[in-house]
Amino acid sequence: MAFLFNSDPVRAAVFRKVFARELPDVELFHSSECVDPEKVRYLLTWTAPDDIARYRNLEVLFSLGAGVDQFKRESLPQQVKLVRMVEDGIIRMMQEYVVLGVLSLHRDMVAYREQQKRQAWLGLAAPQAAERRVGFFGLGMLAQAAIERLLPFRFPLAAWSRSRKEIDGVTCFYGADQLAGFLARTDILVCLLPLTEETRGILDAALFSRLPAGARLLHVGRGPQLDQTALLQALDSGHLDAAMLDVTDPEPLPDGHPLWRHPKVMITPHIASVTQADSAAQSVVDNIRRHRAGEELIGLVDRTLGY
Ligand code: NDP
Ligand code: OXD
Repeated sequence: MAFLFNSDPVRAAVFRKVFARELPDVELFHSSECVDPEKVRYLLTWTAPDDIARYRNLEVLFSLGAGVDQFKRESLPQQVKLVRMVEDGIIRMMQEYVVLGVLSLHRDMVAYREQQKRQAWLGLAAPQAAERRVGFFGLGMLAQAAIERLLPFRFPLAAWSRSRKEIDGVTCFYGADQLAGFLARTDILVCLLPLTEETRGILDAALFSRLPAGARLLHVGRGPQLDQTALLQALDSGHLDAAMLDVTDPEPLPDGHPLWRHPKVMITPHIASVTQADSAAQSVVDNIRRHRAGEELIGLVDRTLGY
């Protein structure tokens, strides 16, 4: 029985060590050329290889990342379970990044960075956290983990998801009917939605116009969810105050793209959260054990919903 690890050699070495210790009966291969395709039951990869059909006994396809939009779901063999990455390292890094982003937007760091360039020493009036309403677009694993860390700051917190949820300390909205109400009470919008056909382009001009004047955007989902032209217009018109983008479309943005130098925009190169080899290896091992015991897999993707 084989596990094919289709990613970088450094992480492969970590996985090899953890597998040797925890699942000695599963052989780990780092190269598809060295493995008998019939033996491959598990495959971990960022995108599916074109020749995935040759792994006729493949049972579980593990995504190297938390997102799975990079897989063409319709071309994956039907019997294969697709599993997104759920591991402590990704969660911790996202908690750090979202707290950093929300506090930066709350405390006007984008504006202060611009002032520094002009050698301007000018304090801006800042509302208290209790007066700055933060809203999460998506209330899944990562949003819930980030919310846990934000709670002590006392921002009024809300979230919008597809299905109904109840979370202590969070006003929960769901579905298309409740979207307008959610947006109307959101001063800092944190996008942590997965990219699906429903969420592609969701951050558009109409949506921005429903946010209160002076709202701010923290985008950590996926680039194609954002209409970048609409964002530029909303920033230039003064309706939106600032945006912090960890994801763009394309990545990176082309040289000279207006977002690169926009005074109200801060960009990071898709580093909010990165899969950590040690904790990821342990979580994959645990999931393989679950799979063998006939239990439900953590992070199993609903192929119809796309996340
Ligand atoms: P989850 O699958 O745990 O949660 C997704 C959430 O989005 C759920 O609350 C879901 O609603 C909601 N949702 C999905 N579709 C819709 C819709 N059409 N309308 C309303 N709500 C919707 O995802 P994670 O929290 O693990 O990850 C979220 C995304 O973060 C990833 O898909 C990835 O794109 C991005 N990411 C970015 C990283 C970065 O470094 N920038 C790193 C890791 C992930 P419901 O609960 O009702 O199902
Ligand atoms: C992920 C990412 O999906 O890094 O894990 O974006």
